[in-house]
Amino acid sequence: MTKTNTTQKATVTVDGGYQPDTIVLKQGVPATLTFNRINDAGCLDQVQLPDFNVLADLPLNQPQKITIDTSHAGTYKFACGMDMFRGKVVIEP
Ligand SMILES: [Cu+2]
Repeated sequence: MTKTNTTQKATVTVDGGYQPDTIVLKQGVPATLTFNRINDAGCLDQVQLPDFNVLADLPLNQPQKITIDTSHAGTYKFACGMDMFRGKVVIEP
């Protein structure tokens, strides 16, 4: 990967919750989030980012990459499939 084509990357460990539960990104730079579920407890086998029309399965110990549009600054929720566990993506201008 070249420096002129940088992608922001962030990894969220899913282990009975989200670690970290806040991801800060820069507006306008393509972003790939990786959700890595390492614990079978709870109901975290799906993650949703409703503002980005994303609902993804999170198979245990199989990191899932999710690319999101960072063209609009703001704070966006992510949550488990049942909307119980929550985190947020902050896109800063
Ligand atoms: Cu849940």
